[in-house]
Amino acid sequence: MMDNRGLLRWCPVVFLIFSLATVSACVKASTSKSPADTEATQYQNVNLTPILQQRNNAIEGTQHIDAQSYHLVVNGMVQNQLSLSYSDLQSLPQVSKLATLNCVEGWNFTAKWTGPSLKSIFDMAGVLPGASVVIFHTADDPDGFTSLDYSYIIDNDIIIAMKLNDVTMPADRGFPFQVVAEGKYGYKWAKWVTGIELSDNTNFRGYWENAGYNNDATVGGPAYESP
Ligand SMILES: Nc1nc2c(c(=O)[nH]1)N[C@H]1C(S)=C(S)[C@@H](COP(=O)(O)O)O[C@H]1N2
Ligand SMILES: [Mo]
Repeated sequence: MMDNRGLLRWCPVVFLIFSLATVSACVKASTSKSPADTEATQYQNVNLTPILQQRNNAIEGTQHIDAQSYHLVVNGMVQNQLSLSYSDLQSLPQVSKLATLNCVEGWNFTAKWTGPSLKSIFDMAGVLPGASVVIFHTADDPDGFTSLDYSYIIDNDIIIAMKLNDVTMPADRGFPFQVVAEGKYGYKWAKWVTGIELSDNTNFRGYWENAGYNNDATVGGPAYESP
């Protein structure tokens, strides 16, 4: 029979065995993950907001898009209509950017965004002269959730992010990608995009824009369209 003092003496040993078991379980779990799935915490010397602390906003909740059957249609004022698979998008040159998403409701977060530039897709499609507006059709708003000026996209080399902080874009955040509309309010950062339409319809208004939000959407500028 162990007295109380004997039990106390064994305590550290038992603790050590338990800790070692826990540590080895963790090491095993992390090595079985691919290194690409390790979330970045810093980029260009800036601390990134961890994905778990980033907010999220969606009119119809999370859209679940299947990578195998997914196709991005690029149409409208183009020479060649495109239908790009998820792996087609992955095989384009991937560009990384540090950018802050500012929701018009007042919250924001900073992340590392990685994916192909829209210009690389436009180059394949051959944009016809006169195309001035790019409309983003999404799984939750097939009529066009939002739009951006063609010149803004080209001048700022806007990318579509397939990775967020080096992690594959999560479903609730826009898988297969989110448009990184730097300098614009969050409602311009389309998620779950299924179609990109080149247009000359400068009167087009997306979901929030149609509800009165500013179509220009420059961060720091007015939230609502002036009457
Ligand atoms: N398809 C789609 N894209 C969307 C939305 C949406 O409801 N549907 N919400 C927008 C709004 S208002 C914001 S603030 C951002 C939020 O993006 P996040 O998930 O990266 O935080 O997504 C934007 N993109
Ligand atoms: Mo937003």
